Amino acid sequence: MSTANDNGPLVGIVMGSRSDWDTMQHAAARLEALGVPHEVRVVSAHRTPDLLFEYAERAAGRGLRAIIAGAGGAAHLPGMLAAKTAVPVLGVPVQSKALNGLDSLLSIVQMPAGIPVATFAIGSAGAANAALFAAAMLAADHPAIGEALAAFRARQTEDVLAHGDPRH
Ligand code: RP5
Repeated sequence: MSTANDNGPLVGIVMGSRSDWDTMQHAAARLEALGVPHEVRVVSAHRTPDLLFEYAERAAGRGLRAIIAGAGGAAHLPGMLAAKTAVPVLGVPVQSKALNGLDSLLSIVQMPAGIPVATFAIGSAGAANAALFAAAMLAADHPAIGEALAAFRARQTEDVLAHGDPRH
C-alpha cells in the first residue's frame, strides 16, 4: 500500500464481524485508492469487549486520526469506541437482514449529547463516504491525500459530464 505516513496507519477501519467486510471493503478500497495509510480489524462490542476498550484506548497513541466503525443490528460499536477515545469516530450502519439496516442506523445516529459519532448512510455508500470524509479530515496535514481526493472528485465530475445522455 502506498502511504503518506510510513510510521503507521492514520485511519482504523473496524467492524463488528467478518460478515461486515462485504460492506466495509468499500471504505478500505477508497482509502487504498487515495493513498491513506490504514488498518482493518474485527472488533466486536459484545463478543470482544476487552479488545474494543484496548483498541480505543491505544488509538490516539498509535497515530490513528480517525476510526471508521461499521456494525449491524444493535450497533453499539461506534458509540462505545467514541466513549473510550477522543479520536473522531465515523459510524457506518451495516445493512442488517431483519430490518434492512434501519436498526443499525438508529443505533449509531442517536447518540445522546456529549459523545459524538459522525454517522453515514446505510451500507456500501456509507462505507465509501466515511473513507472520503476521513481523507478530507486528513487533507490539511497531508497534502498528498488532499491532492488525491481533489483528483478523485474531478474525475467523478468529468465522468458525469462525459456521459450526460443516459441512453448511451
Ligand atoms: C454485529 O452483528 C455485526 O456488526 C454484524 O453486522 C451483525 C451480525 O454479525 P454476525 O452474526 O454475522 O457475526 O455485531
